[in-house]
Amino acid sequence: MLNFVKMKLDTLVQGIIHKNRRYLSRAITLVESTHTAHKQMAGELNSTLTGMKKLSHSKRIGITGPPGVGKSSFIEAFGLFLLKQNYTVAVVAIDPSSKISHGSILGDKVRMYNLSIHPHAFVRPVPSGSMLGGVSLNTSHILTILDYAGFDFIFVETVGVGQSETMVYDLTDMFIHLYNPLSGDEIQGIKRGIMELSDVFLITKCDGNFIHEALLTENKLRNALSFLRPTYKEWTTKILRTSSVENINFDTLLETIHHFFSIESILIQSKERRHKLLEQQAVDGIKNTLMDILISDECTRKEYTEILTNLKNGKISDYKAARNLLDSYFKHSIPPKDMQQNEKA
Ligand SMILES: Nc1nc2c(ncn2[C@@H]2O[C@H](COP(=O)(O)OP(=O)(O)O)[C@@H](O)[C@H]2O)c(=O)[nH]1
Ligand SMILES: [Mg+2]
Repeated sequence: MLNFVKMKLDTLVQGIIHKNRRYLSRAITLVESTHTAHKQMAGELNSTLTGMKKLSHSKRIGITGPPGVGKSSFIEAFGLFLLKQNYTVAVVAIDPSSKISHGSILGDKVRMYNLSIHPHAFVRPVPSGSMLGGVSLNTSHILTILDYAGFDFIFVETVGVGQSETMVYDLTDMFIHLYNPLSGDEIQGIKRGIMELSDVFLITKCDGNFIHEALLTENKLRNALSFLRPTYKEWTTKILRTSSVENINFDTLLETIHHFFSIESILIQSKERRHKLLEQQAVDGIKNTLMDILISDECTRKEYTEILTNLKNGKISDYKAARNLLDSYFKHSIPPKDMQQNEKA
């Protein structure tokens, strides 16, 4: 077991605000831990950080697009480009292939190797796991840590499929959609929702053999976008051709990003989106904890199975099921120790 509990919260907070990679890693591992003591400390860390006055504002940018389009390659190349201009860069890569083993992350960091070893960068794979809700809460706390560490840019790489896109959209300020140069014919097929959420489209791999196709794809994409409703009235979706091998259009992209982040009303909307998600997470957190408390009692847990069966078979209503569960809990259990103490206090 990781020996975090002995570590002082202050030490951890100081490590975070000095962008110390060892402490950043520890803090994130703490957030991802399912151990009760770690969860409690992660909660304390989150409230300590959010209670502090923040001096900088990190630009949170979501990077989406299908697997293989070049998301990791782009983040590495653009990240190195930013580092050369004295910016600091953090990356959270939601990675279906990474696993947690004995508290350490086994991810394919190798693809962002040059970025991950740079002293002013921090790269962290987050296992996507099976519980999307858990990932979303963890990712949100990880981003808070990186915000308080004061990185200039925080990139979040999505897995490119499924619900994780909207979660990343809600947690970031700007959403960049990477597009394959050869997928001009598939434009009609891509999900309208995700297209509408994108603030910038980058056509990737515009080098070597793909230059001509990339141009055709760009025209088709531009045409498709003209039929879509823009996310913000203050922003027209931009399309840029790029290459992570030749750093094509990186200057223009950086200008575009700065322009986007200079529009105050857009940032207000992205904050509102984030707050809504955090509120939903808080509600879910309370619901889950309540359920955990109820079924922590063995007798109630047994009755719970029966209640579920009855509910599934339509014999009882949701309301009746909840009522029975509560009755069973109060009949069988005594309040958990920490609750009794709080009541006395
Ligand atoms: N020619 C070329 N190949 C690229 C470029 N970006 C990525 N690739 C290649 O595309 C493949 C998938 O890239 P990766 O970054 O792992 O995609 P991801 O799954 O979206 O993260 C790799 O083999 C990369 O080398 C690019 O700008 N130009
Ligand atoms: Mg990748």
